[in-house]
Amino acid sequence: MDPKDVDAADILGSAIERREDPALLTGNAEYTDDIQIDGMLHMAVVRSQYGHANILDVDTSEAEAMDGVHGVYTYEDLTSDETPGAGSFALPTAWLLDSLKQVPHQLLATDKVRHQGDGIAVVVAEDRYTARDAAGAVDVEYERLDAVVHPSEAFSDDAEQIHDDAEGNVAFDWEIGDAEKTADAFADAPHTASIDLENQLLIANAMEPRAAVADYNPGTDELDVAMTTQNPHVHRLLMAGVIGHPEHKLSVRAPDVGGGFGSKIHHYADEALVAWCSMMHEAPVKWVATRSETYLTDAPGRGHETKGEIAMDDDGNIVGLRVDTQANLGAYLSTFAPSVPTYLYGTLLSGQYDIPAIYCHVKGAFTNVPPVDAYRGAGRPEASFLVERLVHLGAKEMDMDTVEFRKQNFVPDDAFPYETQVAVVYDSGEYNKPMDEALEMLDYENFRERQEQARDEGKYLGVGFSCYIEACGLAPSELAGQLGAQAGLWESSLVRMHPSGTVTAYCGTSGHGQGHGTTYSQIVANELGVPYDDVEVVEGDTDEIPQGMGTYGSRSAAVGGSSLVKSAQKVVEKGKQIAAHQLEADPEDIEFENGQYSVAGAPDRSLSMADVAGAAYLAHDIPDDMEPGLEATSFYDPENFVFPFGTHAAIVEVDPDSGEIEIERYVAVDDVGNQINPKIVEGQIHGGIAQGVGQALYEGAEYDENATLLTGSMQDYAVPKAEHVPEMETESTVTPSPHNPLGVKGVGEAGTIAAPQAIVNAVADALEPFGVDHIDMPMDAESVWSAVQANATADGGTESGDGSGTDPDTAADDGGER
Ligand code: MCN
Repeated sequence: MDPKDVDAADILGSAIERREDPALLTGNAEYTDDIQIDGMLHMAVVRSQYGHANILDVDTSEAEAMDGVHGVYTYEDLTSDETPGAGSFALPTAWLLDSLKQVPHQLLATDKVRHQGDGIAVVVAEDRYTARDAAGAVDVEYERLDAVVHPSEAFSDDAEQIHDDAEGNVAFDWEIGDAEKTADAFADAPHTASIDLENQLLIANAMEPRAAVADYNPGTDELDVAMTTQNPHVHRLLMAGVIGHPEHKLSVRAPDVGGGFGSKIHHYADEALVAWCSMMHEAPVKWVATRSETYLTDAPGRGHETKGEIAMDDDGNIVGLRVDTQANLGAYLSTFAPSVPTYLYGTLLSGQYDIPAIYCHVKGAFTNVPPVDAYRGAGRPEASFLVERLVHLGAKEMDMDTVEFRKQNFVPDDAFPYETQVAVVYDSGEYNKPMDEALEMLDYENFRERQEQARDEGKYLGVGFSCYIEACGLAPSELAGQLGAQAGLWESSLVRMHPSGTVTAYCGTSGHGQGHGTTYSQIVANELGVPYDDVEVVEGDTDEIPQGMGTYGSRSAAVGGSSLVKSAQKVVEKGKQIAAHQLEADPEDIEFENGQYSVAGAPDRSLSMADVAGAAYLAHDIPDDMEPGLEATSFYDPENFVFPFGTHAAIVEVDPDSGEIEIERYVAVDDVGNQINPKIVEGQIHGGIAQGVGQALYEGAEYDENATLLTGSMQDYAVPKAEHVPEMETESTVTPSPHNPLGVKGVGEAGTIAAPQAIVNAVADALEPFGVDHIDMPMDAESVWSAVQANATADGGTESGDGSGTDPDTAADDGGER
């Protein structure tokens, strides 16, 4: 929809097209690698070939002697008194836990490398090709050590110690919920079901690799860094400490960023090294990760090994849920890593259900994969996956229809705000609504019949449900602080009216594909009653925006958007004083609607927002004690998280002979509260589902026993292509959040959180005749086929062998021979 076709009063909530797309689609966007500065040098990083090794020697002489090379640096050079900066030259962890072992994470490794791709040295050269060639010429002598990839290996008695300070490779030991109460619930429960699962490591695969251009001005001591970041202010603060440059003389800017999905939140070594090299050479320096470096060094996400159990009474009520997880933290602690498998995971284990006893224990492991951190959903997909798999199995154990079991255990509508057993209070919810809508869309009533008929014909259909909940709009700050965050999670904004009546809105979030320019303009236009096209949005630049916390955790609408509302309301309020003064009325008698100030009862005595803005800057006739100008800044700190929810459901057909899975239908009904822009909401859901389908069926970071990445390219790491993504049928329900002025909940991660278990549950449903309860993701053809065969063999049966394919009924009769 063209915004010009929308009445000003309806702009909030309209499905207008994204204003950022023309530039992005016509090549007029500016990405970090597009930046060209005269005299710019290029950096390349010498990276460890091995997953775990002692460094015996680093010989940089050949690289240094190459034409076009300006310098080769190791950690010793960074920390030398002769070179610039007096920082920590180590990466900080911004989320702490009581039991956390904080291990050093130097910008460049000295005596030991702990993952493949660990940086050892940097080269600065005239062009990027010379820089990379020279990096290849740095000779590193290694002594290889045994490596560990999975947490369970890391915790085994004979595992190689990765950090001296972290005994047994334990990064932390954490729990939430009531262990005793939950144990009692299980002891008394007549029915239980359990699952052992792995939630695989995923690599974000943003279209634009990480990149940075740093430009140091020795005259002013100012250092400008343009980089692929989701949170420039946070990066500025952290980088100031890392390289030892004052925060006020460091600016961080996010040009257009080609996706992040969490991977560009964290502070990596590379960006700090670019900044340091620019100071060292007093010249602009650029670094752009190759796609291979992206695979080797972008923080992967997930990486859980979990045992989960669910307990029911005789009536099918869930009475307990118990979880034991070993979480992969990788080689070092990434910026927000400790929060992901703990507070973003354990606190979501009640799902949409009223569960009276929950206990969750998580042990974090150092391993030899790259540092693990947030990837779209971060902790919440792992929780939702587990809960929804257990609920599927719980229903089966009770011999109940999975929908009936879910509905019976949903938190009832009148229980909100609902306090779970895992320390969070859900803001609002009506969980039956999306479920009912999904059932109707699926024609669920008739599906079971169709499934039966299909089975008779040797076709295996299954339906899977995912009734997900997530927490987003991460804040409030005080609570986040109590949980270990080393930063506030408020958001700030500035709304500035210009004298002509147009508006610039600055926000401390930093969109990188979410369409903030569009939705924030809708919010501000609505509050100020000015035309949508008269609002410009500025994000992602520490020089322009007062302060900010950035974009992650689907927080921008709920927290950034609310901050804009607050700033705009302050502007309206000041405008009211000016209007009252000029209209010679009491401010109490001034009404504001659709951008017009008018005197109550005398609508012809009115001034537009533009008139008032002009008057504010002309300042010839404003109240005596008032400063000229019309702008306002706010710091908004919400009172609670927001909790979006919904039901996703998939119908699949599984071929037990080939292991192929075909998604026949994918239905998504999401409730993200009020929607600022339904078109953008739908786009976010679509993108999220694509990534969730990727996790369910295709993606996974695989390492060999030496922690060497086996899936280090687009050829090997199976990001779904368009043909792999099912057609999505989307609907929504609207349950506003009472916790912010817009009534919004987040949407940026919903699809990714919801999708995997919808598909895995559907496959398990399809393969129920074969006794297959669970297949770990990604469910490729081989793993599906193997699961069918393993069960057939375990039951004493297997393929019929007559070319008619695998048959669950005859499987038991043919002696199990293959
Ligand atoms: N919105 C809305 N109505 C709502 C909620 C949101 O219209 N009720 C709009 C917002 O105004 C915003 C968009 O939807 O334009 C997403 O808002 P929100 O849910 O607040 O999420 P954020 O903007 O904070 O984005 C972060 C989120 C996360 S955590 C990941 S990961 C992710 C995602 O967004 N990464 C993305 N979506 C992505 N989309 C793209 N294209 N690229 C990424 O890297």
